This record gives sequence, structure tokens and C-alpha cells, in this order.
Amino acid sequence: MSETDEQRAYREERTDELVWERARALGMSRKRFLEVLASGAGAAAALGLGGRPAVAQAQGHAPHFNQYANWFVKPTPAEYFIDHGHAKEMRWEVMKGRGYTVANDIFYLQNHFPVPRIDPKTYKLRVHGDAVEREVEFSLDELKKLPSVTLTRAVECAENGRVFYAVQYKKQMDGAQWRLGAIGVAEWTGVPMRAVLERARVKPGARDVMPVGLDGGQDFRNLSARPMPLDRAMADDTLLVYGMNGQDLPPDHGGPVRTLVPGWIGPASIKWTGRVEVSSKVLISIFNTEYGVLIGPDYPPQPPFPGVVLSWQNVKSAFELPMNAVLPSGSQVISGRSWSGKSSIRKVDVSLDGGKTWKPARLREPNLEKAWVRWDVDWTAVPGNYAFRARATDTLGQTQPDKGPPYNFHGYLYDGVVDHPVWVF
Ligand SMILES: Nc1nc2c(c(=O)[nH]1)N[C@H]1C(S)=C(S)[C@@H](COP(=O)(O)O)O[C@H]1N2
Ligand SMILES: [Mo]
Repeated sequence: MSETDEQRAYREERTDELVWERARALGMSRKRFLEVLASGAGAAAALGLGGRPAVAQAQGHAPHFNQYANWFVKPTPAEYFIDHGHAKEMRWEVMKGRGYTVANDIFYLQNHFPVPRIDPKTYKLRVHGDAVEREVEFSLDELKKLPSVTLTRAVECAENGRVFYAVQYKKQMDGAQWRLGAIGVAEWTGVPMRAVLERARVKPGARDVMPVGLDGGQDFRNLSARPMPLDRAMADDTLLVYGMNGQDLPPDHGGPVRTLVPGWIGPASIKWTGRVEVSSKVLISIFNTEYGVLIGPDYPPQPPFPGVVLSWQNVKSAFELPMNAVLPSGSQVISGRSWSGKSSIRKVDVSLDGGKTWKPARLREPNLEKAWVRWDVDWTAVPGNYAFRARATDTLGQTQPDKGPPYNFHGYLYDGVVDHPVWVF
């Protein structure tokens, strides 16, 4: 389904509003601004303020060259990744027999712009806004001198599982056709965002906090930014991260410094964080208006937002197998992992016969909140075709439904129990 007229009108109006704010800051009169608008030149373009983000552009037309050739720094070999252009999905079969965390070279990727190369020696993090008493800056060394925290947590894209909307609604969504590999768990090292904000002395009226990425140019529309309420920014586990699995945070994953908001949708965890704005007003960015919002008939707009603004990820499961797996007959161990954005997993039920019979899987330690749990079941396979299913329940009682959430325009948060086709020879 394409964007409705109403959605488009909403979006365009909002863009004009933001462009006007910027124009005013540049000293333009309202009269002149309306003239520019009326000229049809496109206010943003006329003001020299950059075009549409790559996410939108990428969907419009087939490129005549590989525009993503230099998008990432690390190699993204086909044995580890499914190629979605601006995103690289982890192949689940690669995790079989591996440890709890995902190694840096296997961790999935998603960018809206090419990876910016930032010199750690000159890198600065700025904290500013109308809700701090003073603006402060930190070099990487200064950040590293603050008491550090190390946490093992997932980062998961809100689009994870999107391809299954196509199965459920017989209609393909726009954008990357992710299966379930838009998630990874790593051991992150950094400093609590709270420690950094406290240095700037947060005022009592503070409301929203927005980390802003250094990629995509310094566009006033904050193309690589996503606000969160103050309490989430001050939470113990919201970090400014500079280490991943014991190494310096790699450029692809936001190095030298990224934000980590465990359990929340991927774009909350802003990579290459260059500044953090603390505001007394509600902040908006493209990722809580155009994207990062459930938009559709079942999600009433919450003005100024066009639908339900996303925060927490939900409960999902994946088998450590290729999508159409071919297995030998005989006894073997079938394995997978399940996760919950908000908590840890209490149980996983597995069916190896398309839902006819179910049995509980063995859960292995560790089983961390906002990360995942590894599990397995024994199976004696005889030749034939099978559909594997897994259904996880977290400690809050959230369980995976038979079908995913009601249709939403971008295809976010698919958590339904899906068939995993397997052929035994
Ligand atoms: N600055 C910036 N941060 C970003 C993005 C981006 O394009 N720019 N992509 C977001 C999205 S949509 C996801 S899913 C995660 C992906 O993190 P990863 O590439 O480290 O796996 O980063 C988020 N943070
Ligand atoms: Mo994402």
C-alpha cells in the first residue's frame, strides 16, 4: 500500500513547518518564506537545505550502479549476510554453535547514509539545549575517564521480520525484506548518558533528549536522530558506548561513540553520536514522525504524531538454520534463540511438525534481559518436508501471537509465529 493522501499532507505540512523554523533562524521573513514556498521550488531545496534522506530515495528507483558499494567499512560476505543494499542482515545459520554474543564481523548493519569516518582524536560530544544550564563538550578521552559500564544487550531493528507481513497479508511492504536477522547481541562498554547530562546540569523543566548522529550531513531536520523522554535518557542502561565486544566500537556500528537504548527500536540507538540535545519541549525527528511510528487503520494518530510512536521491541524467535533448510535424517539437535525487548525469556515452545505437536525447548544460560536466550530440542528426523515453529514467552507474560500485529504502513514489529521450512533427505 502506498502512502495515503492524508499521510502525505501531514508529512509535507510538517516538513514546511520545520523548514520555516530554520528559515526564521537564518533571518528570513515569513512573507519571503511564503513566496519561496509559492514559487514551487520546494522550500527545502530553495533554502539549500538538502534533499530527502536515502531511506526514501532508495525505494523510488532501481540504481544503475551499486550505490551501496562504499556504504560500509567492514566486509559483508554473502556467507554471513543477506544483502539489502543499505542494510546487511545476519544469516541465522551462522550463529549455530557460536557463543552468546554476535562477533563484530557478523553483527547486522543498517544505515541511512554511508558510514562517516570520524577521527577519534578530534571527536567531540556536545551536550546542549534550552533545558541544560550550560553547554558541555567531551573528547573521547574525557568520556573514557568517567566511570564505565559494560552491558550485554541486543540492538534490533523495528523492521526485523518485515517479510512475514508479505506472507500474512499477501502484500509486500516497501523497504528491506528482512527475515529475522536484523538483531544482534553484543557486550557494550561506555558511560551512562545520565553522567554526561548531569555535567551539563539538567534543568527541572527538561522533557526530551535527542542524540544526533554525525552522518548524513548536518541537516536541520535531524535525519539521524531520535528523541526519547528524559527518564529513558537517565535510565541506568542508556549508554554512550565506545566499546563493542572488547574492541573499540567499529566505524560501521557507530564508532567512536554511539548511543545505546537497550530494548528500544534500533534507531533510538543513534550511531556516531555527535551531540545530545536536552529540551524543555517535545522534540521531533524523522524517526518519530515519518518512520519509527505504527501508521495504519488500527493505530490512531496521536498528534503531532501520525500514529503510535514506537519504543520497546517485542518477543520473537529464530531457528539457527537457513530459511529453507536441508537436513540429513537421523537424530540431531535443533537450536535457536528467542528474545524480548523489555525482559528475559521464561519459556520457548517448539513444534517441528507445523504446529501439530509442541514441546518445551531447553533454555541455556545466560538468559539476560533485553538480550536473548539460546535453546534447543532433540529431534529424530525422517525424510520429508517440515515446518518448524517456535513460540517464546517472556517473564512479563508477553507471548508471540499466531499472526503479527495489525497491518502498519512500514511493516514494523512483526512478532507472529512463522513457519520455517525444512526438508529432510
Ligand atoms: N546515526 C545513525 N544511527 C543509526 C542509524 C543510522 O542510519 N544513522 N541506523 C539506525 C537503525 S535503523 C538501526 S536498526 C541501528 C543498526 O545498528 P547497527 O548497524 O550497529 O546494527 O542503528 C540505528 N542508528
Ligand atoms: Mo533499523
